[in-house]
Order: sequence, then C-alpha cells, then structure tokens
Amino acid sequence: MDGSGLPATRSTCPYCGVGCGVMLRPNGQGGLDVRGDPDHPANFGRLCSKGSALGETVGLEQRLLTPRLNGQDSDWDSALQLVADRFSQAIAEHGPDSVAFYVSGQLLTEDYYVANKLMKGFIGSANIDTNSRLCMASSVAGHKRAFGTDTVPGTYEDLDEADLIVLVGSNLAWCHPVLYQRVLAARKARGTKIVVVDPRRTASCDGADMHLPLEPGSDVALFNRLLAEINEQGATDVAFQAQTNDFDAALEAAQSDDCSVTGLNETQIKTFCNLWVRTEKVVTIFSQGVNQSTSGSDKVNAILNCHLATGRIGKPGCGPLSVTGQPNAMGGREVGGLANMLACHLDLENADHRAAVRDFWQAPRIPDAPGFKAVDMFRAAGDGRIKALWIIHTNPAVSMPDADAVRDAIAACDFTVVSDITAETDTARLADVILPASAWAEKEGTVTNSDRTISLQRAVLPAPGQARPDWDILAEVGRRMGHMAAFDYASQSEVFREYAALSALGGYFGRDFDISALADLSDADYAALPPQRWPLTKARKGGRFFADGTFFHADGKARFLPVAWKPPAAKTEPRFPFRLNTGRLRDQWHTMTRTALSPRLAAHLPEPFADIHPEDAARLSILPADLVRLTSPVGAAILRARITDAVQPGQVFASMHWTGETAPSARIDALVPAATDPVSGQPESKAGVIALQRFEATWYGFAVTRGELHPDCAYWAKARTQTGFRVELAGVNEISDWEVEARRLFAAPEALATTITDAKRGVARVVLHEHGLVLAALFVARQPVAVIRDYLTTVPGTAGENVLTGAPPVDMPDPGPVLCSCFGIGINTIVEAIESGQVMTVDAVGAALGAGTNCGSCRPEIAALLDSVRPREPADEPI
Ligand SMILES: Nc1nc2c(c(=O)[nH]1)N[C@H]1C(S)=C(S)[C@@H](COP(=O)(O)OP(=O)(O)OC[C@H]3O[C@@H](n4cnc5c(=O)[nH]c(N)nc54)[C@H](O)[C@@H]3O)O[C@H]1N2
Ligand SMILES: Nc1nc2c(c(=O)[nH]1)N[C@H]1C(S)=C(S)[C@@H](COP(=O)(O)OP(=O)(O)OC[C@H]3O[C@@H](n4cnc5c(=O)[nH]c(N)nc54)[C@H](O)[C@@H]3O)O[C@H]1N2
Ligand code: SF4
Ligand SMILES: [Mo]
Repeated sequence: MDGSGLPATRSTCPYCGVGCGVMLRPNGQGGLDVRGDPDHPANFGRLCSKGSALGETVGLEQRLLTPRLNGQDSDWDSALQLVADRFSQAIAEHGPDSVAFYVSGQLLTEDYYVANKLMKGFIGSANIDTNSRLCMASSVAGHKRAFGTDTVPGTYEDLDEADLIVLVGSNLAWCHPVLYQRVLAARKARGTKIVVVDPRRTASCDGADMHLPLEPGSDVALFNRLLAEINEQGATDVAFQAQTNDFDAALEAAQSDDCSVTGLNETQIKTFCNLWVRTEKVVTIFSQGVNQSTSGSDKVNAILNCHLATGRIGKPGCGPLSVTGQPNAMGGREVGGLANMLACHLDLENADHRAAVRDFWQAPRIPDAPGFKAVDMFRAAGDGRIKALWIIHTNPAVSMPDADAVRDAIAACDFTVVSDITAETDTARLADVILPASAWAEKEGTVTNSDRTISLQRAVLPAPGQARPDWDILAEVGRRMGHMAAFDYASQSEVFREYAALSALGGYFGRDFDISALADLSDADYAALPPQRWPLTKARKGGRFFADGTFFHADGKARFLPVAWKPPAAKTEPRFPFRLNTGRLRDQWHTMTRTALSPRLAAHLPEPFADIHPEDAARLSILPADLVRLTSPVGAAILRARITDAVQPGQVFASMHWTGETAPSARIDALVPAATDPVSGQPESKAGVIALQRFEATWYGFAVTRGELHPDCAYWAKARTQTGFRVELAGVNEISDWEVEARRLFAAPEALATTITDAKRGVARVVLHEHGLVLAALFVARQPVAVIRDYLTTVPGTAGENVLTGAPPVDMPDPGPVLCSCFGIGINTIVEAIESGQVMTVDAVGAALGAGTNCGSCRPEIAALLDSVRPREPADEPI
C-alpha cells in the first residue's frame, strides 16, 4: 500500500544495473504511478530521473503490436513458423554455425536462459552473443583471469563503509545516480573521499575531492604505478598474497611501465597513490571508461592487481566494484549469454562442464568452441557466413561500432528477425520479420544487479495487441524447430526453477554461481520472490567473496596479471587529429526508444552535441551553437557544438543516444571504429579518431509542433515536449518559399499561416494555426536561430499571440533549459535564486524551489551552478 490507499506492486526498474526497487500502480489511463521501494536494498526508496519518469514511457503510441513479415502485419502462427523454418533450413544446408542470436543485457534471466539453451544446447552452435560484449566483456575477462570466475566480490554496503571511493571511467552521477547518491551520503556521514579518473570533467567530478584527467586509454599505466607504490610503501598484504600467484611478475611489469603517458603531473599521481595506499577502506568502481577499450581487460586486471596486493577485497568497505550497465547485464553473465560461456559460470571449453550441462538439458550436442563475438557476428552476417540472424531487445544498427557497416550487414543478411517493443527502430526497419515483445511492466521475470542481487520485475499492465514475453517467443520457436520437450514451458517460473536447478552444477564443479536453493520455488514463492543476493544454496546466502583468500582457479589461488600500457588502436594523425570519446547523458537511455517518450526527460539535453575545448573551437573558428561536422575513417556526423573546458584540448565528447529516428546525422557509432580488445572482444567505443570542422549550413531552423513532423534536410534533431515536438533544423539547400516548406514539414497543407520573411537577411518566421490555436511554428535564420526555445515549446495548442517574436511576453520570465526534470525547473530560475542571494547551498535551492529534492540526479549540476554563479552585489538590486 502507499499513500493513496491503493495497493502498489513491487517491481524492479528496467534501466541501469543499480537495480532499484520500484512500487507501481496503474493510473487507469494506461500510465503508471512509480515510486521508489523503501525496502529494496539497492535503493531504499530512492529513484533517479529516469526511474521517476517511467510512468511516462509505458504508452502505446510507438509500440509494435503485431508480428510483421516484410513490413506487412501478420500473425504469430505465420511469423513463428517462418522463423523456425528459415533457421532449420539454414542449419540443414549450412550447419549450425550458419545461424546466430544477438541478444541483450536487458533481457530477463528467463529469456536469456531459453535463448542460450536453444542455441548452445539444441541448435548446437555457440553463436549467441549479446550487447554485453559492448559493455561488460572486459570486466568478465578480467575477473576470470584474476579470480578463476566472473565474480563481483563486494556489495553496495561497501560504499557506505568506504573511506575512499575511486571512480575509474565511470560517470556514476549520471549513469548510476542512485549509487552516486549513496556515495555522497557516505561522504556526508563519514567524510569519504571521492576521486574521479576520467579524461573528461563530468557531473561526477562536482562532488569529488580530486579529478585525474588522464590521457584516454592510459589507465593501465596509472594503476601499474599504484601497484609499484603499494609495494614501495610496504602496503602489500603478505599473508593474503600467499593465496595468490604471479605477484612478482605483475610487480615487475608495473615497475617498468611509464606513468608519464597518463599526461598527469607527478604531484597528481603521487597524491592519488598516497591517498589510495594509505586508506585501508577503498572501493574502486569502474565502468565503460575501463571496459570499452582495446586494453579493457588489462585495465581491469591492473585495478584488481592493486586490490589483491593489499588484500583489500571482499571485506567491508573495500574491493573492486565493476558496476554493470544494463538491468540484467549480471544475469546474462550468469546464464551464459556470451558466446564464450556455457551457463552458470561453467566453461564451454571444459569437457566435463559440457557433458554435465548436456545431460541436464538432454541436449543432442554442445559446441566445444566459442561462437562469434558481436563485432565478428555482424561481419559474418554481412559477408554471408551467417544466413539467419535473430536480434532480440537491442538496437545494433545504432549501438554497434562502425554502425553504418553493421546496418548494411543486417540488411545484407539472408534472413533477419528482430524482437522489439518499438515499431520503428533503425534495426527493426531492416528486418524480414519483426516480433512484438511484451514490455517492462507487462511481464514477469528476474534480473541481477551490480552487487549480485536478484530481483523480480512484475507485471502490472496487460500486454497490448499480440505482444508476448521474449522467453515465450523463443520457446515456441524451439518447439517449432522440433525440440518439443526441451522447450515445453508453461510459465516463466518453470524456466526459473530449471535454471536454479542447473546452477547446482555450478556448485558441484566448485564455481561461485549457485542459486540451487531456489530450485523448488512454488509459483507463489516465485511471484513473491524478495530481492536477494547470490550465492543462494542450502549452506550459504549472499555475502562477499574472497576475504578468506579462496579463489576459483584450480589451485584455489588468485592470479596477478602482468600488464603493460598500450595506446588505443586508432592513432591521431594530421587527417584525424582529434580523439572521439563517447558516452551517456543523464536523462536518456541508449537509443532512446523509451526515454525519448518522456517530455520531462527530453527537456534536459534535447539535442545531440559535441563537446569541444575552447582552444580547439577558436582555432577552427567554431562558435557556440554552430553545427560541426565530424569525420572518422569509417563515417561522418553532424552535431551541435558545445564549447567547454570539461574536455581537454584535442578531445571531443559526444553522446551515443541519437538515432535515425531522432537525429539521423548524429548516430555517433557511425564514426566509431570496430577495434576490439584481443582478450575480451569488447569494442573501443571511447577512443576513435576524427577530423572536426564547422558545418557550413546555408540556413538554420527551430520549430515546435503539436502534430506530425517530416524533416528533410542535412541536419535535424527532434525531441518530445509537453505540447508535441521541438526540432532543430539546418540545411545546405535553398528554400524559396518558407511557408510552403512549413506546410510540408508539418504536413498541414490547409492550416492558416502567418508569415514574416526577409529574404535579404535570410530570416523567415511561419506560424500555422488550426481552429484558432497554434499548430506549429518555424523560425529560420542564416545563423543558429536565437529564440527562446523553452517558451516556444509551450506555445502549440494555445492561442499564441506574440509567437512570431520568438520570445515570451515581457511580463513572463523565461525559466531556461530544464535542469531538474522531476519538477521541470529551468536553469534561469535557479540562477536567479542564486544571484538574488536567496540560496547558497544545494539544499537551500531544494527548499526554495524544490529542484533536486526528488530523485537528486540534478544535484551535481546545481552544485556546479552554485560554484559558478555569484550573488549580485547589493548595489545591483533595484531600489
Ligand atoms: N543515464 C543513463 N544511465 C545509464 C545508461 C544510459 O544509457 N543512460 N546506460 C547504462 C549502461 S548499459 C552502462 S554500460 C552504464 C555506463 O556507465 P558509465 O561507464 O559511467 O558511462 P559512460 O558515459 O559510457 O562512460 C563513462 C566515462 O568514461 C570516460 N572515459 C573515456 N575514456 C576513458 C579512459 O580511457 N579512461 C577512463 N578512466 N575514463 C574514460 C568518459 O569520459 C565517461 O565519462 O550506464 C548505465 N546507465
Ligand atoms: N559509441 C558508443 N556506443 C555504445 C556505447 C558507448 O558508450 N559508446 N555503449 C555500449 C553499451 S555499454 C551498451 S549496453 C549498448 C546499448 O545499446 P542497445 O542495446 O542497442 O540500446 P537500447 O536502446 O537499450 O536497445 C534496446 C532495444 O530493445 C527494445 N526493447 C525494450 N524493451 C524490450 C523488451 O521487453 N523486449 C524486447 N524484445 N525488446 C525491447 C527497445 O525498443 C530497443 O530497440 O550500446 C553500446 N554502444
Ligand atoms: S539508478 Fe535510476 S535508472 Fe538505475 S535502476 Fe535506479 S531508478 Fe533505475
Ligand atoms: Mo552497457
């Protein structure tokens, strides 16, 4: 029950790997009331901006509701029979390795289990890989090399007890906001120090004690130096080291590495090393700045080496913590979703493991070699080695490196199936068959978060149209391919019980992952499953690993890995002098198919941009709000320039979110090369090379509309607003009549138009009215358009006098771009409060305006404003 008196259903947030518990209550109009679950151990009631806005993203407007064959609506029987037939045919003609599944760390464990069982057990190929290859593969490889299994030793509670938290290649404030709030709470309670290791100054630096802006890709050198310092300062834990191998080799490699490649000065390095060495309770959190690198696995081991050397692992308040990206990135690793893993942390290459799993599944054969990893899988789809490809719950035409080539490969593949919830995605558009999946809040199943806590997502909304859960679709294809008994599941709980029973083999073979205590859950127990951390056996529930010095290599010991710095694969050169770093924004999730449905979330950063250092901008004559063209050896993009010293000279940062649907010229992965880590196969998504120049548009536009939009120009980017859409536009073509163009753009041939044009100055303003209300408005200029955007987004659907001026009436304050998504509070409102001297702390801003008091995701940005904006001198105040 919650405050309203109506029962709320406990579930789990479908976005990031923090794995927050939510309380859901349908609002009766298709939407949901979403609150944080105060009892969930991941968040204790907190939610970030994305979690808080979940209720706005469950509408059916963009949903795929029926199976589609070659673009035509179809039915399940035809669609599933075609999928089963085409896969069976390819296998019969070309062998099992001619088919592949590309799946996702957002699948539920039950979905993942069925997909993996079908491919590895019954099709008999290991060609199942997942977008976790782009995300967690280097951490998996690093853990296995050091520990013998892919084990995350610690827990979230360690963050509450740590005295030093180091964020390496992690923008925790934006990407795991609820954990970041937990880190800040520890800082408040016990003075925990925070260090950020990131080439870029991020929102996570706002609350940090130290920021080390190292050269991209140089983390191994930094942590090698730390290992050398640990040794030199006598901080090694000698007793613990008896439980490890190869320390001397790792130390020698560390001592011979050269830390100057980090670009950090000796004082910065020394201060960091001293702080780390002299603080017993240290947690090193790492994420994509570490993993997404051609030396990603080595970066992971360089970090693990330091924790092993000091014995700071698996003890309260200390340890390495690889934070997972997707809600079930961890579950996918457990279940064997990667092409080089079996199931339950068992190894594909181990004959005993294979035989045991084969017997358990009563499977005809299990492959003994890894299948295609993601990058190779799409190459094989493009050159005809893969004849049938099934893509589930991921959008690789946008998110894979060398995305144009991936798009071409999907289009070229003989037979492609896509399971999605969204009707129009860049990937679905290319498929022969599109299958409608049930979405979050319509289905039930488990996910595992970053600290090994398994939680249930529960259904509170009916599945719309013909949508079905992913596991159910997969199981029926398995049955139609002739494996009746193996895929005869009546429910997700039946799948889960089988999986939990299989995990006993993990225990039997001495692996870490074993949840066999859950193998006998009744359906009712499953439906009531509380969040709990694995391992879950008769003998053991949850807890930390490794403090006792027992590891999972054959000799029970951990391994140090000698590692040496290697530069990123792509080298800057005169033609491509800039390094391209890519990553995430606070309020968008990946390819935006869900978060872009929320006007509140879209308001934070509604346009794709490239962060460019002021010196570089000056040299290239790039002004604020100009458009820039980025060119790499594999592709090109056009983005808005944002000039900021948050990036270093010579580096450009852009976000990964925009797609063919939202801003076709801004698909950043079109520029990212497909270079991979030789150990993990994970792509280097953060260190491509590019050329940068001003994009010379002949006209720029800004438009708002409550209706349709059909942009057709060199650059456009659209975002949802409370009243419809806003869109930025720019072109290189001559438009002779802007009124005609506006009618085309907004598909409104009949609307009444009010137009001002000044052809000589290249200015045009067109407002279209329907039934006396503003339908749409378009503003055009030869330079980036200067109008008050946040005001204009409120205009569609109103009588809208004054719209042609592009500014609010004089008596209406302009709140500026939204900073606090929860309460829609703009930057100008907060700046005004600071300038007026009313507020001097983040809490005071909250008390005065509400900003930052719900999810807290914007608190780092409010803190940054407080640092940069000064209260007005009293003399400035009107008398
Ligand atoms: N808002 C939001 N949150 C998300 C997601 C989302 O889409 N949106 N996605 C989720 C997923 S799947 C993931 S994987 C996580 C990712 O979470 P993070 O890894 O925290 O996010 P990123 O922005 O990809 O990258 C983190 C940082 O790595 C830095 N970096 C780049 N190169 C280097 C380097 O060589 N060394 C170091 N030390 N740092 C470097 C970048 O500047 C960037 O700030 O976020 C999850 N949470
Ligand atoms: N340049 C660059 N590229 C990157 C990264 C980066 O940092 N930089 N990060 C990489 C990382 S870490 C990740 S995790 C990937 C993420 O990249 P993707 O996985 O490609 O991105 P999503 O937008 O999460 O795609 C999920 C898809 O599943 C659909 N969907 C939603 N719910 C369901 C459901 O219940 N069932 C089914 N079947 N479909 C559903 C959505 O509509 C969407 O199309 O991107 C990677 N790409
Ligand atoms: S931190 Fe935000 S996105 Fe991540 S699980 Fe929690 S509410 Fe969801
Ligand atoms: Mo990820």
